[in-house]
Amino acid sequence: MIEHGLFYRDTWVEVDLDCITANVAAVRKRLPAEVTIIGVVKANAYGHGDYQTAMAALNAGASMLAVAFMDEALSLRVKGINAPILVLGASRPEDVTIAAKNNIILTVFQREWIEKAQSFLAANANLSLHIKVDTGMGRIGVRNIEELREIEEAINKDSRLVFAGVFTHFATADELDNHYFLDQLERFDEMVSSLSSRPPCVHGSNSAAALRYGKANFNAIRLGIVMYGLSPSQEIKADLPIKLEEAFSLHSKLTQVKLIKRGEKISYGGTYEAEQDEWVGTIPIGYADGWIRRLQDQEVLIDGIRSPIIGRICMDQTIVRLPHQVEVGTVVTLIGKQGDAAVPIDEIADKLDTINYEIPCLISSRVPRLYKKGGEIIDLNNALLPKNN
Ligand code: PMH
Repeated sequence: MIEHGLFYRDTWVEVDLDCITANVAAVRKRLPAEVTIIGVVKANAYGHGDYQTAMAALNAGASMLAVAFMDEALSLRVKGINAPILVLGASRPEDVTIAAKNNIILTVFQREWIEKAQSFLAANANLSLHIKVDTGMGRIGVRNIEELREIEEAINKDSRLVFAGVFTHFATADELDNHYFLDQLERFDEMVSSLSSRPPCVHGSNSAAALRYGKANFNAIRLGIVMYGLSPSQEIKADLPIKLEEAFSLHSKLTQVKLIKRGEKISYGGTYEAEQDEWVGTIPIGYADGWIRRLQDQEVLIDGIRSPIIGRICMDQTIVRLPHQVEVGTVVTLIGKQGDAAVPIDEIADKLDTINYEIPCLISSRVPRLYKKGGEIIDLNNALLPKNN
């Protein structure tokens, strides 16, 4: 029998739940008691794993969760999460009854959507809605006051619908220049004031706004990147009021170690040629794991020493130049710490010319996620989910 949750190749992600707990607790400490923390666990909790992250966030002071799509909300329900879950993105009106049955809160931003949803909603259903207001992000959201009022009225007219919240999203809260942010905030205030009644939950802030602009917090914040221990941008990194602890790390083990001679080549295209006799090693991770080809030359940690990737990264394997002869089976850390040495996610993001958000999302589901608590691995790939699921 193949045991669920085990894996048979030595490449894995470690998610340190104590870091998530510490980050959420640090934010919680700064917030007034009436401000709810909504833990943003969309995209499999930014690649960290939805269930374990959600549990850690809820235990550390979050009392609600947010995801992008209904599929993600249902995945959390199936795993036994009972906390309120808000779907931030668009849902199909056809699916409202499933949402209501599973106590999932949906986002609405179009008058016609409500009409359609009403025709699909069971007679005795109860569906909570948050209205999304577009104050300058230009993504989803109602932009004008008349339409906002119409949506509010349509919700209030139908006893199956509950007007539970209103929210917006800031486009530049992570930039030092706050002009655009302040314009958005003003617009949001204006739109919320135009409602005939203020719903119980009003929220605007993402991580950056939550840490930088208390007045934008209303009575809930949507905490994503900071929960994972990453800065919302490089621009504000040095000014963040709390110390962040990076939860995600990526490891593998050497499957072969060999001495190559000066002039010998490595990997597809033979793009790397040894300048001298040197020790090289192979690790079982490649671009199919999201360890993409552009990471060629990136350094990894072996015995606490930075060692470069050489030659092209293959689909399932990557070759590194070793600092010295090391044993097969030695741990290679591609993201994270070994002793005093570290390859932080920001370094990988910088190498790939992108933002840190993208890196844990990029590491594909082929790589198992292991969870650490109190320094010990507690769960292989959600194998320890509640037994009744
Ligand atoms: N709220 C909404 C609507 C979001 O889209 C996001 C992140 C968050 C809150 C959390 O933001 P934070 O991680 O900065 O705290 N959304 C995205 C996105 O769509 N692309 O990058 C981040």
